[in-house]
Amino acid sequence: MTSFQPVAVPECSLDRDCTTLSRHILQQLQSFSPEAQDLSAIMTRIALAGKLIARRLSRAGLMADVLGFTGETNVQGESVKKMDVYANDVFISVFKQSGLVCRLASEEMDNPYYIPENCPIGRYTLLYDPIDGSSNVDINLNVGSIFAIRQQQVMNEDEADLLQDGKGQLAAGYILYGPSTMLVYSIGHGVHSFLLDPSLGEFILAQEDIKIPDHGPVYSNNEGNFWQWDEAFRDYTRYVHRHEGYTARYSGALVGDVHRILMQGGVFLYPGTVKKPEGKLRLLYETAPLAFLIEQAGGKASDGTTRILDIVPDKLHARTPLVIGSKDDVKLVESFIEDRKNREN
Ligand code: AHM
Ligand code: MG
Repeated sequence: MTSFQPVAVPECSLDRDCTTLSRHILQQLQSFSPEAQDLSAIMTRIALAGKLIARRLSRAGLMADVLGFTGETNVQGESVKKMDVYANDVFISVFKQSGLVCRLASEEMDNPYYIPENCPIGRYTLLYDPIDGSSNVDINLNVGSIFAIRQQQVMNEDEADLLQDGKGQLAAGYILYGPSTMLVYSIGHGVHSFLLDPSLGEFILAQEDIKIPDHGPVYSNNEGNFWQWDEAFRDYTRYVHRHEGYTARYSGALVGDVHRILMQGGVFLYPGTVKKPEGKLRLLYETAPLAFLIEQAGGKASDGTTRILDIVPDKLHARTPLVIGSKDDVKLVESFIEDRKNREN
């Protein structure tokens, strides 16, 4: 008779499988205080939105009415995709029952969305870009969602308290819908990544306390705009063309490009252009959340001269140029801008 031999499961693998996002946040804050529980609950809701969006994306080409444009234009003057609308609504739905978030502000909505039933007690605002890189959706390439959580200072329908710099963000991160779905977040205690295990339906800790290299080989920009940029950005681009050790990577989706740089080092640039001197990317929903995250990983983010987290938007949908990534690479780009300024004065 053969006796049953239990398979030895290494302890570390069990630990890894058991570190879910909500448990991780409470561990990070080392507390079960009401604030820690709030943040953990909000992050769990964001993760649920990520799972719903990932599920729809994974079957998008198989279902009717998921891909393509709606025919509408958003407040940014950009054509809206059906997935933009779906993902925007998913975040609203998952926060409706949360009791925590009174207001959501998104790239896709002209004005913030208030959840009246949450507002008497909901002390937080969620800012988000529901589908970042939506030009990739219809061709089955990676896209993302970007989010930030801010303390809400007023309970009436007034958006003035959102026009503040990004240093007050309590948490920020992104969900990357790639070959796997990955959630990367920071609550001001380092940067941590989680992979969605579809069989469990849970985000499981993948890497803790991620540090971006001080320098990396990647430069990531849309060189199609070369002649639209300020001379300083052209100087930098010529520099990388003429020096060994650089490689270009640009996917058209900020989340994917920034994720690569977070892991491998380098710099992502979206400068202003002649047509759009303030660039394309939005401060509250894209650049400030990513700047918070990259700084937490030991990197740097600026508009070329000013730290992104110091910029105060003059309106909800304000845009800003972006230079983000490894400390030394961002400094190098800034030095070209400084040089040009000195030469022009
Ligand atoms: P979106 O949020 O409307 O998709 O716009 C933001 C995207 C970024 O993900 C990406 O880096 C950039 O726009 C690409 O713009 P371009 O096509 O001008 O290079
Ligand atoms: Mg975007």
